[in-house]
Amino acid sequence: MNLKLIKGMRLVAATHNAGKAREIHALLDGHYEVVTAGELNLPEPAETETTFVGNAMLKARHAADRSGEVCLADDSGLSVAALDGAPGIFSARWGGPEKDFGLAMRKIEERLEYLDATDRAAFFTSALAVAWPDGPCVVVEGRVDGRLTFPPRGDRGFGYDPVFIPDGHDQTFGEMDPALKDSLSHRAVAFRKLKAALIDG
Ligand code: ITT
Repeated sequence: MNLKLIKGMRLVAATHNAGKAREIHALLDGHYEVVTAGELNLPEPAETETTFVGNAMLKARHAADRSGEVCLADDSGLSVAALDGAPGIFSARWGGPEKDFGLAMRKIEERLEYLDATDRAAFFTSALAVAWPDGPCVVVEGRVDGRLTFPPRGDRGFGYDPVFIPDGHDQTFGEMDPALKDSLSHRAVAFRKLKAALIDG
């Protein structure tokens, strides 16, 4: 079995999150024919694992078993130091059934205020898993450190981007040029590792 991602091949992005799918397209440099799990009408699995790596593998395996194609999944989230790492793997769930991240960002701000916490340190994590149908699964993880700012700033990006400023920058992920986010984000770090492992040249 060839465990390389050959340029030009079709790859299923096992995500139902449009913001993520956009970044996955960009980070694969247009070298693959990317279709999403949503476009293939694949069901969304319950994310029952307790780590980003575990949930990324679960999503990639779930999609590979059902599509019979090579699938790539991302499990990611924001961890806030003063909240003992919350929301972490529950980042999507903090948006509620409506996936309202304005609400989720307010929840973070309110909890920090309630705790009288002044520490604004936070980081994003992305675990990327590639699963082959009837084959193995390869997983890597990337992280970007930064700090939170309130109120939210910028309408580019998705999810918690408007409250997160990566170290060494003044703009939030929600304000900055998407190409700059894609050069330094948690997902970019994970993709660099994935490419080193699975892509020749
Ligand atoms: P899929 O499982 O279908 O991929 P999801 O949104 O449910 O979509 P996750 O379970 O991995 O994905 O949840 C990650 C959440 O963390 C996501 O909904 C965002 O709110 C947040 N998040 C992850 N990466 C982010 C980024 O680059 N910028 C802002 N928020 C991000």
